Amino acid sequence: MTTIPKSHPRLNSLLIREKLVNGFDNNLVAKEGLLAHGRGEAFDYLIGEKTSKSAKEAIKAAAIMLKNAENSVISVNGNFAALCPKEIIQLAKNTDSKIEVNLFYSTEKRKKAITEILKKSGAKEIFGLNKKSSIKLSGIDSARRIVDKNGIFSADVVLVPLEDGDRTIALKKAKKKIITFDLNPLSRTAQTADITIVDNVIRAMKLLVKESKKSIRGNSKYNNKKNLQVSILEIKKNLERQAKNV
Ligand code: PTJ
Repeated sequence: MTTIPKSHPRLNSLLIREKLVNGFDNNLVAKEGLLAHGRGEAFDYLIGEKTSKSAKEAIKAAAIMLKNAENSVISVNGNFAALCPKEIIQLAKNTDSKIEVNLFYSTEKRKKAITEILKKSGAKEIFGLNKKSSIKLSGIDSARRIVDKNGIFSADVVLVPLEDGDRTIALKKAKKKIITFDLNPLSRTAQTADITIVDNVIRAMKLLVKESKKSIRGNSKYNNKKNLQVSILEIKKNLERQAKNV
């Protein structure tokens, strides 16, 4: 492990990167997960490495959607498990959601490591591990098509962080409501989901856990298309501010 000087101007970002690298060394994160994180870092830089107003709006709407769901599921991949295992369990408790491990680059070794860290963080029941209850979602080629009959397959709301576009589209076709975290507001997932939280999952999950502790009922007037437009304008403003300081 490298020592990061505490005075480094981008300390938080380097600490997050270190979590990912540790996750890779401990078999949680796929090689491709490191690349995905690199892309995320670039977008995080553009949004100013802090939670924007539009992301806060999306977080509030996500808490309402999860609290009002009949059968919500939190889908866990390698990056998500490496970055916020404790928050996954807290959010599941606060919103009465199930937890399902569902991987794009699926291997038994990674599934086992992810299951272990979730259990160590307090998970009691984890879906997506029992082959007998697995079923295929149509419209996806990757391993992500294999889902749990009692988990994602029968869910009305699915939280899919750092997701690939194909599965988001397939889940939408299967009439699920989708919440995602994606630092890239232009990705297919960001554009297809019902609620897109354009923020680093490590910051946004903490806020979503806090928000989900409140007792929230009813519909929110949230509009994802409008909120995505705001998040793109926030990036533009941030860049203009930075350009003035060059
Ligand atoms: O663990 P697996 O096998 O299921 O694989 C997971 C990855 C992430 C490798 C897989 O889902 C993948 O390839 O995803 P993509 O298509 O690269 O999409 C990931 C998206 O998440 C990109 O738009 C990134 O900008 C974004 N992203 C990366 N890191 C973060 C992030 N968004 C929020 N918080 C982050 N920390």
